[in-house]
Formats: sequence, structure tokens, C-alpha cells
Amino acid sequence: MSKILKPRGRDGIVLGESDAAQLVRDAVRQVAEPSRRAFLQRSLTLGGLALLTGCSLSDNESVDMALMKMSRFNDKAQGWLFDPNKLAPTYPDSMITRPFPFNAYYGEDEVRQIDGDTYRLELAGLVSDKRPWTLSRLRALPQTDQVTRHICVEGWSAIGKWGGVRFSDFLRMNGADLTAKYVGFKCADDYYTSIDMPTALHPQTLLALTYDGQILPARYGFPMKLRMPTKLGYKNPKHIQAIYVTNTYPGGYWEDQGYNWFGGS
Ligand SMILES: Nc1nc2c(c(=O)[nH]1)N[C@H]1C(S)=C(S)[C@@H](COP(=O)(O)O)O[C@H]1N2
Ligand SMILES: [Mo]
Repeated sequence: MSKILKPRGRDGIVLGESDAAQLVRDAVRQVAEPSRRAFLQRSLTLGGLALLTGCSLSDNESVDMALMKMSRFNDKAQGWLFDPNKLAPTYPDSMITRPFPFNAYYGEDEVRQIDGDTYRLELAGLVSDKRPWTLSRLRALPQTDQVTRHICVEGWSAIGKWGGVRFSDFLRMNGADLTAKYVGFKCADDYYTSIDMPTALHPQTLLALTYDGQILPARYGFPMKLRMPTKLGYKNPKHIQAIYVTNTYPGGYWEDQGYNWFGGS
């Protein structure tokens, strides 16, 4: 697991109860969203957390387990609250943020350059038609675009215009099992993430091939990204190489380091 969720005692010493309490406090601060943070800090005691999660909290491993269970509980609650018919706000072209920010877990000078001619989008898991897709076949599908706000947990947001194939259509045409729990994404830069099926089927979830009417530039995820205005930035994978449908929880690059998995915005 993560830097955040896997804190070590100094010099590897086994932690006493008060160290463990400090550890939980630190980690809760990281796990909780700002709005929930104050509430959790006020209300969660070590004993309370133990009761809530059924974990003993006697060592680092069980503290990790408790925090993980809490975050997964949070995912469930968010899943119940998510309304598949509610649309995220859209904006006029005049409100597009220029230049639109770049972000990745590396700098802009390290953006992956992918060859569109040899590129194939792979499909795996609970999908009946696993034939890989070329870019030209994807571009021949009906396209739609939308201007929406991208919100990054790092504290910025920006309005951008993405165009592409409605993801629900894409899943259907490949015979994906729409009753499965998750859709996972593997990216060309070793990034990975996964989403819940209701979000995958949301009408504003796009397999985006363009940005602002142009072929998606490398820095924004060429040849394609999944664009979801209902999810935070880190849930929107760029440079997608493979898509798989599964009932096994797939996690994600930031999610496995303590970011909340549901990541709604
Ligand atoms: N493949 C890949 N996808 C990624 C990331 C990444 O590092 N690699 N970073 C995520 C984060 S945290 C953000 S905010 C957005 C940034 O997208 P942008 O460069 O189009 O603004 O991409 C998301 N998807
Ligand atoms: Mo982000």
C-alpha cells in the first residue's frame, strides 16, 4: 500500500498504543475529504475506529486494514449517493480555460509519445468481443462533445472541451457485461485506475479522442482518455491502452496510495 497508509514506526520499533493513536489521527487526516475531515477529527477515537472496522489496531498492519475499510465504506456511501441520471454542469465554449493545465504523476517533458498508426486499444475481462480497436475504427464511430469542468484534488479546476464516443455505447457494442461491478483502465505510462459501472454508463462519460476540436494532444492523453465530469481528475485515465470489465476490485495508481476510490466530484 501507500506512503500515507503504511506509516512506519521510527527505526522499525513496534508501536505502542499512543503511537498508534497518533498514526491513526495522521492517516485519517489524509484519507478524509476536507468537508469530512473536521467531523472525523472531532468524532473518531481510536476505540471508535476499532469498533467501526472490527480491526484491533494493535500494529501497523491492522491500522492499515482499518483505514482501508473506512475508505471502502466511504466508496459504498458515495456509490449509493451517485445519481446515474444527474448531469454535471456544462459550459459555453467561451468559458474554456486557456491554456488548459497539464497534470500527471511526472513532468510535462516526460509525456509519453504514442504512435497512432500502430496503436491498438485492447479489451479484456467480461467483454464478449475482445477484438482490439484501431484509432481509425474508433474515429468512425458516432462522436459527441461536451464542455465540462475538470477538478483535480491538488486544488485546481479548469473548463475544457472533450469529444469522442459515449462510453456506454462503446461498452454495449463490445458486449461488455453491464452487470459487472468495475471497469478498469491500463495506461501507456503505467498509470491505472478503475471506476464503478454506473459511472461507466453515465451519459456524460466519454471515450475522448479530441480536445477542443483537435486530435487529443499527447499531454492530454493521446490517443485517448476517459473523460468523466462526475469524477475527480485522477479517475480520468489518459493514454488508455487496455480496458477491462471485472468484478474484482482493481484499485488505481493514486487510489492504492490512499486517495478515495470512488473519487466523485
Ligand atoms: N495516464 C495518466 N492518466 C492520468 C494521470 C497520469 O499521471 N497518467 N494523472 C491524472 C490526474 S491527477 C489529473 S488531474 C488528470 C490531468 O489531465 P490533464 O493533463 O488533461 O489536465 O489526468 C489524470 N489521468
Ligand atoms: Mo489530479
